[in-house]
Amino acid sequence: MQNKLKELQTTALASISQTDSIKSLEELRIKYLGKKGELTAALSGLGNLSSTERPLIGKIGNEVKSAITAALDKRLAALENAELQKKLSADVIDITLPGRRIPAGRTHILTTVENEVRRIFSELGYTIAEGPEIEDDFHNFEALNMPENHPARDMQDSFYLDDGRLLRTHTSPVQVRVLEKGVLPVKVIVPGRVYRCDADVTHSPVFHQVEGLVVGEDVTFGDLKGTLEFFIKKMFGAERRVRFRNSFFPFTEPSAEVDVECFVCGGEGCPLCKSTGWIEILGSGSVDPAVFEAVRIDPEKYTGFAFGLGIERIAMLKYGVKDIRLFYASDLRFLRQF
Ligand code: 2U9
Repeated sequence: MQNKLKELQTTALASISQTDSIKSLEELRIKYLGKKGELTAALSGLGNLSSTERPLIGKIGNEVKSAITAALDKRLAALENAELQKKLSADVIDITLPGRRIPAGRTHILTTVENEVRRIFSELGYTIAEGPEIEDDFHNFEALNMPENHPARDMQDSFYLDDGRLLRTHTSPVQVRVLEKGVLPVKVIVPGRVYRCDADVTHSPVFHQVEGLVVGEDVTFGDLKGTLEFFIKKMFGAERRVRFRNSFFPFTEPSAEVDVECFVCGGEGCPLCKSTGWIEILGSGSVDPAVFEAVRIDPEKYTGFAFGLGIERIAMLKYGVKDIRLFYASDLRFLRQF
């Protein structure tokens, strides 16, 4: 029996060392150490042995079991390691290869121009106000001294929703909402998208405005002139002359359009300024008393001024862009120039 056990050990160890798959190794474990395996079979006659022989053979049986178990474990570890190495060398990463380029985006030119306008007014202590893009008739027209039958209310000029509301045609309704809160004085700029039913090379159905509003107890037309002259010189150069021209808006009285000396020809006359030497930059005026009344502010106590400009117009003039649609076409050849 002793020889049989030793023989079993020798053949088991030999076949374990020759096995080269984890699956067949598992089969060997069952073959030799399983409940119905060869070791169990070899020890089946243990009960018939004498009491002196039995512990001796039992001990040898345990030694054979330990030897086979150790050989199985060692071989399993070796096979698992070989499999891992094979996987690692197949998935090898060449860290010397150049990385994939992630194209970097950049700030859109309209955002750059808007940010510049925001920066200049923040230097003067203005805060930013924002409001909804879908507006009601009162905030977009009525409160701004544009009563029923005003031509700007025409269905052809504005985008109306079925419920009578509309896409705001200017950012002015935001200032109406600021005034409605009744917290004075006010000194805000309002940047935002606005919508008008108009499309050609200089008009887009959606465009960007920045409007401003200052209201207080002693705000004058002189403050308006000083503020807008400061803004235009910061935006277009300290050496540029600025002029105020009489104009009309329903929400301001008196009103003025503000021009800058042509920055292409310096006032000599060229195609950009249409030989006038001047370029119109913004519209402005003293807040009409009718607007104050609509928001229940006493026009005897408070005065104010307002102004508005189109971001696209400024960007087109500053960078010589001839077609407004280029700003929205997402053509990188155009956008990368700025
Ligand atoms: C309130 C009171 C007054 C806003 C103003 C303008 C003059 C103006 C145009 C510039 C070019 C619009 O984008 S554009 O076509 N805007 O000329 N806007 S004064 O006046 C207000 C607004 C709100 C409560």
